[in-house]
Parts: sequence; structure tokens; C-alpha cells
Amino acid sequence: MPYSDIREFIARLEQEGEIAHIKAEVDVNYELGAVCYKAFNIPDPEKRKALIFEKPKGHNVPIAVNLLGTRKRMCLALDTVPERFHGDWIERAKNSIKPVVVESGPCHEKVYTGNDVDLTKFPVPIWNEKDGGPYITMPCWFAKDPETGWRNVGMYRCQVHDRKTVGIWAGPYRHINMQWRKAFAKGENFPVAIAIGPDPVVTIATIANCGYGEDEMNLAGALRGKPVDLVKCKTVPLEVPSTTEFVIEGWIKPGHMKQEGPYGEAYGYYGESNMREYVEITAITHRNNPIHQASYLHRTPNEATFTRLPWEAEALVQYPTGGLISVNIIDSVAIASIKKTYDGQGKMSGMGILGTTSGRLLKVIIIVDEDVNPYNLQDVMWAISSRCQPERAVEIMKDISTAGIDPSISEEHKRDKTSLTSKMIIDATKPVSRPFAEAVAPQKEALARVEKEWEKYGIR
Ligand SMILES: Cc1cc2nc3c(=O)[nH]c(=O)nc-3n(C[C@H](O)[C@H](O)[C@H](O)COP(=O)(O)O)c2cc1C
Ligand SMILES: [Mn+2]
Repeated sequence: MPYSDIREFIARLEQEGEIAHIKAEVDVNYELGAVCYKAFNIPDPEKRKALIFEKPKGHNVPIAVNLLGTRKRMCLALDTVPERFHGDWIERAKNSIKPVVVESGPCHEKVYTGNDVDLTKFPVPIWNEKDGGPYITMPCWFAKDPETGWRNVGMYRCQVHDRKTVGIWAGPYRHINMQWRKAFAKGENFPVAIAIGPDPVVTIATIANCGYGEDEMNLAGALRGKPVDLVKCKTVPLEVPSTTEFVIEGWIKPGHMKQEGPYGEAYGYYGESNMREYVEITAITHRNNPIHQASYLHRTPNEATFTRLPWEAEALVQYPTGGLISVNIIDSVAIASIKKTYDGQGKMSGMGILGTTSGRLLKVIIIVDEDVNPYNLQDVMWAISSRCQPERAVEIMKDISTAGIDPSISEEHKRDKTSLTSKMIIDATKPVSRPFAEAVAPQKEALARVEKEWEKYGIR
């Protein structure tokens, strides 16, 4: 049964013991971020609980942080388990289900327009010492292509500039940026609607890598097994999920920019501050007793790492070359195992993964044989150490698009804002057309007997 809203998901997380409630009053300026930093700074990322701050100082709106911040919680959101995650995603994604527009929804229980628009009434944290201001960190931006009407939904953090404006940073490769440039070329303003706290599957589909021209809400429907209910916005010609906690509506105008950033980005570094587009807000709507869903990102792995789990499934489906078994994506590194049947297949696989929609943000691809588990990093190091010669196994390609938040991008490409990087494929597979050293193993019969009688050796 799909969740109809984030409240049902939170109830499920409660049952699973996945939430810690902070009942003390917490200041949204810096204190709340410091609590998150300390709570999430524990070695096993799977043990980090989601945090619900019940009393942000001066407000009566709770803030729920990192609801999707572990592999387990991502699986609970999609009603699956880690072992079935990729298979379930691939199967469900095959049957795209279009959203339906319904008459009304709880996201409009309270509506503020005109002079009543005031973002400072709601708790928005300044998370880190050097952040350029308060940030809404899990906003799902709904927009349409001004020529084709194609709906795109993407997650782009919002700096709160003042009562009536929020900033955006969406790189030139982001779909919303491609869409607004079409409107600007015609001299038109660009309408947007920002949904904060829709049902968790909508959020996951928002972050997923749908192709250019694809509506993320069709994917959300597929993953839920049921259409997403949308309602018409109050002041812009767009629709948003009806059960969303908060909605911000407004317009981005050509040539209108404000200083945006710095912000503690997904890789765990402050990004650069620059002149960037912003939204002039025309309406804020919310449910009764709304919840502000947010994400705290510091050094990885963090919630952005885990919400990228679908990228692995997407790479598996879109991969064009055959033989791919499994992919482990950790930030910008992908480790893939293949069933190798011909020489040169390792590098073909690396290029294949770089060519999927997930590939744009990947920087290092490591290919291993089927006997190496890509989720076992010790195994992967064994393969790199013993199965490849760098002069032949490593391929480096220059000037390819990546994430603008990668702090290692060259000064030149930071300046020209092209976000170009070099990429590397490490082919750590054995050759197939000539003999290679055999991996050590005990005698088969002896091993079978030992496994059967394991208890008798008393090794625990
Ligand atoms: C918590 C979180 C915050 C994000 N913030 C941004 C952002 O500020 N700017 C951006 O370009 N991408 C950001 N992303 C990545 C995009 O949302 C994501 O890759 C999405 O697929 C982009 O959608 P699009 O392909 O339709 O443009 C963020 C992802 C997460 C999980
Ligand atoms: Mn998109």
C-alpha cells in the first residue's frame, strides 16, 4: 500500500524505531544544524536516526530531518528490502502511471497570497556557520517546458533571501534550467511551484535521474503503483501533489539575480556564492499543523548519498553493453561487477555506465569480475591490487560534465561555470583470452565437509 502522505511514512518509521524526537526548544539559527552534525557524526551511517525537532524556537512547526537518510529508510519508503531494491525498482518503473488532477487537497488548507506572503513565519534553519542564509533543503520544484508543456520535477535547494523571495541553484545541465532558458529566450517569466514534504515516493522520484522530456510524476506513480493526486496551484499555471505539507508558488524572471550561497553542499564542502536566479513568491499554502521536511548534509555518506540508490537501478536498466551484474554507487564513484566474456569488455562497461543518466555525475568507474562483490570494498581493493596494470587498465577522459558541487573541479572550469571534470575508468578484471593466476581456494570436497561440520571446530 503506497503512503498517501509523509505523515503515514513518519508513522511507519516510528514503528520501526527509526526516529528520535527532540523535545527541547532548539534555535533554527545554527543550533539545529549543530545538533544534526553531532547526531549524524557516528561511524555506522545505518544507525543514524531521523530527527524530528518538535519545538523550533519561536515557531510551532516541527522540522523532520533526514527521513530518507539510510538505505533502510529508503527501502521502507518504497516498501521493499535492500536485497530486492534494484529488482523492485526496475520492475515497477516499467509501468509508468500518469498523475491525476483532483479538485482539492489538504495542501490548500491554509493559503497566503499578496501581502500575507511571509516566509519568516515558518522555521527555516541556517544550518552551518558559513551558509549564506536560511535554507529549505528538500524542496521539490514543479515546472513545465514553455514550448512542449513537459512537466519536470527536480530538487534544487532554496536560500530564503527575504519574506517574499527564495533563491535557486540549478546548473545548466538541470532540466529546470533548460526549461527556464526557453522562457527567457522569448522574454517570458517562468512559473514554478515548490512542494516541501510530499509523500516520500514523490521525493524519491524527484531526485531520480529521469531523462530529458520525462515527467518524474509518471515514475512516482509507477513506484507507488497508484497515480499521484495533483491539485491546481492558486497563482501559477501548474499542479502539485495534493497532500504536500507546504507549497511555495511564484515566478522566476529573466535577468533577475541575487547573491546565492555559500551552502554546505552534498559532498560535505561549502560551495561558491554567485549571482543566481530567484523566485518572486506569489503564494504560500500549507496543510493544517504542517511539518517541514529537511535534509542535513555534511561529509558523505549523507542523505544525498542514500537518495541516490535509485541511480544504481537506473544504471542497470539503461546499461547498453551486456554482462553487467551489480553496481555500487558511492557519491561520484561507481563499482560495477560484470560477467566478462571477451577482452576489452571492462572498459566497454565503464563507458556504458558513464553513458547512462546516472553517469553524468560519476567520476571514477571501477569494473570488477563476477567473483568480486562490488559492495565489499576489501574485495574491490583486492581486485585493483592484483588484477590490473595501471598503464593499460586506467583510461582518463578530459572535460566531461559533472556536478558543479565537486570542489576538485579546476579553477578554470569553476570560473567559466561549465562544471567540467576528467573521468577515469579502472578496469580491474582478469583477461579472458589468456591464462591468469588462479585465486587460492581449498580442496572442494574438504571445503564442503568443513562447511557442513562447521560447528565442531568451535570457531565463533
Ligand atoms: C537533498 C538534495 C539536494 C539537492 N540540491 C540540488 C541543488 O541545489 N541544485 C542542483 O542542481 N541539484 C540538486 N540536487 C540534485 C538533483 O535534485 C537531482 O539530481 C535531480 O535528479 C535533478 O532533476 P532534473 O534532472 O530534473 O534536473 C539535490 C539532490 C538532493 C538529494
Ligand atoms: Mn527531470
